[in-house]
Amino acid sequence: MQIKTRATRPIEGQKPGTSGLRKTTEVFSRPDFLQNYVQAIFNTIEPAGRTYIVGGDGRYFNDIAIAKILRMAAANGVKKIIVGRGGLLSTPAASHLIRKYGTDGGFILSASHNPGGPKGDFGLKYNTETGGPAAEAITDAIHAETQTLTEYHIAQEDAPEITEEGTFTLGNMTIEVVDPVADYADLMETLIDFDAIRDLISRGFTLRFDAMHAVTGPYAVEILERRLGAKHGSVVNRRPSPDFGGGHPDPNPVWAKDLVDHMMVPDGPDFGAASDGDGDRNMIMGQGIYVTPSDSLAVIAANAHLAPGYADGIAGIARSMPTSAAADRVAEALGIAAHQTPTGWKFFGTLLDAGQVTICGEESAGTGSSHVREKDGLWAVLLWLNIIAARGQSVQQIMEDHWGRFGRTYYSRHDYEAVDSDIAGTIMDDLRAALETLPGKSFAGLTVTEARDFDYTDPVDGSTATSQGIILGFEGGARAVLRLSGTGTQGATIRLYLENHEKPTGNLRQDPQKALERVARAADQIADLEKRTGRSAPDVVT
Ligand code: VG1
Ligand code: CO
Repeated sequence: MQIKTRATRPIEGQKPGTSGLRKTTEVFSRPDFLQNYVQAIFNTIEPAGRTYIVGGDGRYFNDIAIAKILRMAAANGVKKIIVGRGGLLSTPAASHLIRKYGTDGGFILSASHNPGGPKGDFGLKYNTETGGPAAEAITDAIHAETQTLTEYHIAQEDAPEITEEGTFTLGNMTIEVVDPVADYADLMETLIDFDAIRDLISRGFTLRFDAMHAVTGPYAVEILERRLGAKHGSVVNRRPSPDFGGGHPDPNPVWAKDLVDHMMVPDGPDFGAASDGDGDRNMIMGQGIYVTPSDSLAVIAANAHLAPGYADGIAGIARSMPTSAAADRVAEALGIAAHQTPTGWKFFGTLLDAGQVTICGEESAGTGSSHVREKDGLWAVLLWLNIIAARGQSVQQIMEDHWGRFGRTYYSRHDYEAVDSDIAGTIMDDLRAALETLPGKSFAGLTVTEARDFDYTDPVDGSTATSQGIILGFEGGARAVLRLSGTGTQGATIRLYLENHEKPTGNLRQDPQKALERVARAADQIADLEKRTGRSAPDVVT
């Protein structure tokens, strides 16, 4: 094998703190951009003689990027790459393969819920041998490499076609092309009661799963239709397409409106769900009802024991700080620990590895468990189906029972997108500077009881993460959180997270935006969001 060594210049690396590189496709396709980032990873992880998993969500540039990664892996002395057929692997499936085959890590190609295509976004993330996103110490080292790198290595030869399963070679490196779905589907069968779900479906229970033209299509067809017997066509938008059919593969009521429209009619399916570009997020619906991700986490935690994989109970629950406290109330009732971590799945890794928690979740439609080290969209869907089958109740009844027992935590996220980065930075800086002056003051009729920045110390390895979001607590328990997104690629996105708890005896049937109106106004008055962003309303409300 001939190896080319190319001189190169440092690149603009990932935003500090994010677990990979996410940029526009245009930036990723610039000469040597991808190669430089891949070489920076290789320089950090010393890949010679090692084995890695490679796969992505099938978006535009997936195939080109994988061919380059294969050639660079061979040139950097990698022993073996296991890659999904056609270059496809959902993020949770990639995490599973890393763990199942005991590889040294993996490369996941995706910009997750961001749109794809030549005008969309692309991303690349390195996961370690645990199956989870690399911790900050590693991503920081990769970032430092991107700033000093002077050359990269790539095989002269073309990479083999990966459209068929089989074993191939590139120089001294072995490339094994595997079915992207089979191992993952088998794992699900060990955790979830497939017989109970099959029985439920055979008795006429109907479902609609919207794969949003993204990676979960083939997984959902195999699991929901072939293995569980859902009617052909229950999985819609099932073919992964390079630009996700021109859509935005983010499973929330705004971007998955088509699913909402199908579920909100009286004769709609009994159960509806959707997943994102790379298959790690989920949206759960029943006939006439949308379940917020924070509530879904709480219901999953309260009922996980109904599934075979969790029959012995769960060790603890972790949620990201902006996620609602609904899951904490379940943890309290179960007598287990409830952890709050910064936003991003990588913060759950140490707790999962240490066996301190079993179930984790984020308000951004991410739920998962100790079975892999990523959030897992289809897993959440299957666990919900398992719970429905075991309880013999509709989604609506399950939610009403849950709220009747724990109370209802009304929740919503308001996003101000593509805000000028300087303006967004100043809004946050000013707010931080004013934190001490806020307690005791009243806004929109609500008195501030707490105002602080969220700093985190990992209870397992002692690592720290500071300034992870501003928490504003109000009398009566309402809460607002403000933080800047780390995954957007245009300007800055300000996220305002709102919650308000209602006791089991309170009004459990309010419109969520109404129930949160006052806390939303209070937060806006404190941060002066609408005036300073020049928007009369948030761009996306979920
Ligand atoms: C968003 C979500 C966060 C999630 C992250 C990655 O981050 O808020 O909860 O972990 O996306 O999800 P941010 O920094 O934009 O708020 V995925 O499905 O894009 O891997
Ligand atoms: Co995702």
